[in-house]
Amino acid sequence: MGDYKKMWQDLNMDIEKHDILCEALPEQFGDIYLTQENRPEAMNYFNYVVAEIHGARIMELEKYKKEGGKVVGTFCVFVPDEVILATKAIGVGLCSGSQFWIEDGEKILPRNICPLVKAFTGAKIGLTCPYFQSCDMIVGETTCDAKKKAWEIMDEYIPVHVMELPQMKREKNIKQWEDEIRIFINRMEELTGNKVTIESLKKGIDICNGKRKALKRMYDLRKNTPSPISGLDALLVSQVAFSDDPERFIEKTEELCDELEERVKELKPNGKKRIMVTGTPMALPNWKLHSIVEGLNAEIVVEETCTGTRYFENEVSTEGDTIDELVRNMAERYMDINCACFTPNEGRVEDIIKYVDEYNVDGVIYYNLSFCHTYAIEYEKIAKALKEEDIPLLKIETDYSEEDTGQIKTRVEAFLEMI
Ligand code: BJ8
Repeated sequence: MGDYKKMWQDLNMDIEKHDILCEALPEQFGDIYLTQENRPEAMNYFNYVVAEIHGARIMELEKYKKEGGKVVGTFCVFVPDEVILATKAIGVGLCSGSQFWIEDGEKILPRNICPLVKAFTGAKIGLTCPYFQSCDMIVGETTCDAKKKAWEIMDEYIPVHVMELPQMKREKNIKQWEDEIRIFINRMEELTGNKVTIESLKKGIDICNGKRKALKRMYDLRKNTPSPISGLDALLVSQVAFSDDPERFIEKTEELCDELEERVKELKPNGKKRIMVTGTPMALPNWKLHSIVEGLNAEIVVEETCTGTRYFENEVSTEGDTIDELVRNMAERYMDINCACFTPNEGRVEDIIKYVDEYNVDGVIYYNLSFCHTYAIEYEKIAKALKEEDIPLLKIETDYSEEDTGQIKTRVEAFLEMI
């Protein structure tokens, strides 16, 4: 990474502590990613993004802020990026996927909660994440109890806007989400001083749909046997989607897909088992499960997660001549996301069964971050449905530490032999 010390100091970061993170990441990335064989050329851009993860993109954000722009951090795929773009702000995903931040998170949060929440809290209070430090405001949501209560703590460090996500999917809940989107529009207008217009909102929708299309195209290419891209690389592309400039991301992902389309013409069978991962999100740099699975005789071909299909499935319609109509379109699209925080959540079962077929999957791994209760409880329902369809399933409950890596490897190995 280049010399960004001055910028990090200006961002009021804990430089010494942050240096430890900066030293560890390239090695971890090198071991997991750069040792893969025959990677697509177009992955070089995504390698560069990781190499510059706390540098080049942060510089862009800081430059934008100096010109009067605003930066807003988000933690959930329900928060409508369209609105952020329509007010000319930049949105960055702040979910954190490293064990590095856990220690600081545990200083103020109970140990027995989800690592994702402990990590993002630790990243903020330890002053070790430049994305957090660049944000003018963060946007929380009422999904799980851990996140919901973490916003109260976060509010002591940075302005927080919380969107109240309904937990059922009846018409009145969709209307409630419409209302929340309207409130969010007002808050973003206040923050940025920019009014949302039909034109700016339609433009925001188009950009977000463009991202969804590019990701969907990459996922569709993974339906080939074998997949022209590893699960690790596809996961990296999805993770980068949350913080990169959206228009550049679309261009680079489309370029990658062009290359993958060429590769598909020359694919030869590799005998690897095709695996679906379903469950909780994997925020950067959480590559733990993918690196274990793909270190064995298997390839991950689809993730039914929020760093997977839940992020890009379904587009927002641009039909309509009023802001209210566009807000309705957004509410409908977002309320179609099947997160386990909803009750009931039948759509998720249907999605998983559908993807098994579409991606020609041999077995499913249910990935559950420790202490995420909604996903842990929903496992029973998914297990029953998959059993009825005769689809093999393995549940892995884990956190960000490396302690259980050997044990997970043994269990995955046994699973692959069985399917
Ligand atoms: S739409 S999955 S991004 S809430 S933080 S719920 S892992 S205990 S992230 Fe999520 Fe939105 Fe749902 Fe997707 Fe569990 Fe952890 Fe809570 Fe989590």
